[in-house]
Amino acid sequence: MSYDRVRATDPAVAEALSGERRRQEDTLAMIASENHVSAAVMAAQSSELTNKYAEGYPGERYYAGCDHADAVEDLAIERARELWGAEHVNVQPHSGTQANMGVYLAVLEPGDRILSLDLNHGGHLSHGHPANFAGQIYDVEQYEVDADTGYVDYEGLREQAEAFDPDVVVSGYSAYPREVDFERIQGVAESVDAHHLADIAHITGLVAAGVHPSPVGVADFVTGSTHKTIRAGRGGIIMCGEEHADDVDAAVFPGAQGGPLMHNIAGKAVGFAEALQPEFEQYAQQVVDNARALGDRLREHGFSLVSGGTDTHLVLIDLRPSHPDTPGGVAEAALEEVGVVLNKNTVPGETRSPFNPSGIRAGTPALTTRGFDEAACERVADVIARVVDAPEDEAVREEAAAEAAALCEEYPLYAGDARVTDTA
Ligand code: DSN
Repeated sequence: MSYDRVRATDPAVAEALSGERRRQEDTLAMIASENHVSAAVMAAQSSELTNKYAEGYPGERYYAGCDHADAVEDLAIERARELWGAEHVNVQPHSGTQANMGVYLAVLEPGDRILSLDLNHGGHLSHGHPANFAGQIYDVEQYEVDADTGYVDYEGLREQAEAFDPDVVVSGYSAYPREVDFERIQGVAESVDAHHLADIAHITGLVAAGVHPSPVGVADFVTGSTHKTIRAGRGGIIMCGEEHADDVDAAVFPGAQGGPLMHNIAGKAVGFAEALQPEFEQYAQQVVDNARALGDRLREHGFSLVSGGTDTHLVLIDLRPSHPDTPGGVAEAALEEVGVVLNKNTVPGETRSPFNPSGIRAGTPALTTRGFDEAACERVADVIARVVDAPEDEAVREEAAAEAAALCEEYPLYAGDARVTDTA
């Protein structure tokens, strides 16, 4: 996309936008929640629909002039239903957190109980962290992963649910590398008469492509974000059975939000159509194959992976056994210097703090969009190992930066894509 029109009136912002585009082209995006959407998704998101207010739902808006907004939202809903096999879909949540808020508002009263995975063990702020609205409005208890295996402690969860008697059990995680047994968690929720909310924000694309088991039709509610592995317009989504449709829709609007971000919903519609193409299944499988290759190679280099490996799009590295004096933040900063952008992350049994955690999390969705295969991901693992082994070593950094740059050149972002027209 050219930023010439921005540059003409606002050179400072244009410079930042061009800079960000170059940053994405010239570095390896390994933050597990990030991806690179297509030019078509990007164009839809920057369409005139950004100007339109459309409170309500298709066919039942509060304002006039909503024909095209209705068309776009209907398409997004139809495509999402086809992708995930959901009975009812709400595509209006502005984000994954807003989607979770929509479900909570639909079924909980203030003070009701949520049982969810601890943030340090891979959960998410919106699952009830004390700093988040969910932790402030609801009574939250948290379950953990098994300290030895790194897998969700399903039996511990069952016992905790029996003791706590939650109204909602949350599954689905942000830093969990293993397949989630949604059926088993549904069994736990049913046994204590609780609703089950499966938050598949990270794995929406893997579930849509069938490379991770689906909670749709299993859990009462499925939420997600739409810009991670599914690679559509930015925002959130809620899926549920018809029996919860009215409550969810009312909770999203007018309960939690005002006017929907119609331009983002257009981006969702376009990205969902792309994900319905057969190539998307290959993409999603490659994301998982790449994460496995990355993890295997890191283990060969002596790194310790939480749970010993991955079934998904990410690996979570506990640096304590291999690099006890290198906190995640130091590794993150050294890697950013050489063009590998990932994030520091807490690990199960964290002995430092959320602001100075002991791990790093690395994902393959964005690299796979650039065309990376297993061999390329092994080269990335070699770069990570070299830098984390010697984060202060200038010669190592130079060599690693050269290899990261070579990978960026070999796997150009948006190769041949009409979006890259601005060379400034
Ligand atoms: N910030 C996202 C992540 O990185 O997991 C979740 O909201």
